[in-house]
Amino acid sequence: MADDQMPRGSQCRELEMAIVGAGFAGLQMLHRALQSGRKAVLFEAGSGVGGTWYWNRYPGARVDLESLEYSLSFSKELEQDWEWSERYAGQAELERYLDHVTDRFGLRPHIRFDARIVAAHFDEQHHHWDLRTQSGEHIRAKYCVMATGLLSAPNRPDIAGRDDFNGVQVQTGLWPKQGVALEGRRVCVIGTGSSAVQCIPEIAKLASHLTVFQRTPVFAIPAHNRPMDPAEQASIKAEYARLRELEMQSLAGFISLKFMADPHPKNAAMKVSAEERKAEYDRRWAAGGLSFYNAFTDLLMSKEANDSLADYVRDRIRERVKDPVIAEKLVPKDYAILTKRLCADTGYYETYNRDNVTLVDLRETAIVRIEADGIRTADGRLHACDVLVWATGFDAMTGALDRIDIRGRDNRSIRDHWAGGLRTFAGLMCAGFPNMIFMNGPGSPSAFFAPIQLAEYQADWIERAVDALAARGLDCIEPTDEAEEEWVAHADAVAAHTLLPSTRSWYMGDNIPGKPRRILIYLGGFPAYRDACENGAANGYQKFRLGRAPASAGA
Ligand code: NA7
Repeated sequence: MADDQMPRGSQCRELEMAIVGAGFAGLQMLHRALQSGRKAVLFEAGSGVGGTWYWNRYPGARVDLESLEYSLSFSKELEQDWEWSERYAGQAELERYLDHVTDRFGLRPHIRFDARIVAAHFDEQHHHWDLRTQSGEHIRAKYCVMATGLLSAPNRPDIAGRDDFNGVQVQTGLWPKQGVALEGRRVCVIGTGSSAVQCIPEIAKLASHLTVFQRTPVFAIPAHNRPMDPAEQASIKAEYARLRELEMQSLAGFISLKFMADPHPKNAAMKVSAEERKAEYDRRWAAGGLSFYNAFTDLLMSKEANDSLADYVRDRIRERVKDPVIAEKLVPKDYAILTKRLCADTGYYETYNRDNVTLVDLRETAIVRIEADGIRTADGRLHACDVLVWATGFDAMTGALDRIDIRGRDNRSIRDHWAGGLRTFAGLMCAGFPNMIFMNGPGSPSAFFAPIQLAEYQADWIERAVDALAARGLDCIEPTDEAEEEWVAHADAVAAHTLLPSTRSWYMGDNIPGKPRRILIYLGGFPAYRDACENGAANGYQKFRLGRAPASAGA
């Protein structure tokens, strides 16, 4: 048994660092902490590593960024050794990859599986966190790193009658490991976000009938997934350092491999001719995937520029759907493209050309209730089904944190701290919650950047902070109220320059009833984000209050 492995049972174990969540971020943090010789243990609710890629096992689940980009960069040997089998890895391959990483770097003995953290309370006397798992285990840790995921708290809409349903109900983000029998069954899918766009084509191939309930249509771009070309993989690996550098300089954290020669947008869409604009959109459409984020400099800022891209994609959608009435229902018309996450699809729109697929537009006829045999809509119809798939998304960014009973100074809960709207310093920490640090947290670029690369930077920032405190004989760090206010005002101001606040989306907290509306991601790009984090740490952590536990001070 490794020295730092947690004992089971009710005994309390003292740690320097508790890490919560065994996804890309938590595993990187654990690796860094162990390398520094810290007494660190990672707690994971699931029975295996993977985070997003452990829980999202629905048919068609796959990453929407190219795998050569969506991968760990802290180990050059790992970068070279791992051979991706597809342009966009599927869930199983990503899970295998993270299993490999876990064993390759000797992390497994330091992970406690099936250990969901349900409470974390700060002890002001001793400056540590008291954590409790669902099974009642007690852990005491000086630092608590929350790598709980940005899209990991499933959203279960409160639709009347859902407990009356006699068939099988399943949520995309909690898809059972043993799978769900879909062959020859009548399936209903509620939701048409990224997860639905991926699973709908796969379910349609198996189900006797598939009914899709759409509230808001999405913009989806063909992913053009394919087996990885070994020559392409080798040529990218030869230039990995440059690729990683380009990613970190980009707005969205990825550049798309086809565009390595000219990775960053140079022109504003409205500064070039209509022909040039169309040529650029054609080029990116042919490449496949999400590179449209990088097409022009002003797509997120100018409504006119945004409309030019939205109109282009609308026309492409119409070309893919045979029935013009269904096509119009699938074409988004009332929000700016890119202000809800763009989807990468494989045959999504063509699925609606199949005889066994029905689209129900909830704007025409809303769901009234779930009944024993299916879903009743306002037009009186019962959409019979055997399997009901909830593809209804997540309580994004904050949900994985504020569903835990986190209490900082004065027993104040994180839920209370955010009751008037999200408040953090750089998505890293909150005033009044010392020594608790978030990775890919709300208020950081996270979902609008490359979460893996962001986590790598944050793990480094955390390591430096903990070392800096130790070097000064201190054991407590938290941002000042002013630093938090300043960050929130800055993040709000940056967002106000974009079109994102004009759309109802999970980026703004709109998908969860009662959630205060505020931008949940930082849109200023990684270089500006890194500058803010470094500036916060400059001059002896000028944006933070540092301290020493009263108990040890008196000793
Ligand atoms: P998303 O993108 O949040 O999609 C959720 C979908 O579920 C979306 O179409 C919602 O419609 C729909 N929804 C949510 N609640 C309801 C109710 N009550 N009734 C009908 N429809 C509803 O989640 P995903 O899991 O697809 O993707 C999450 C992220 O993972 C994605 O952005 C990528 O970054 C990867 P709405 O648009 O709110 O009208």
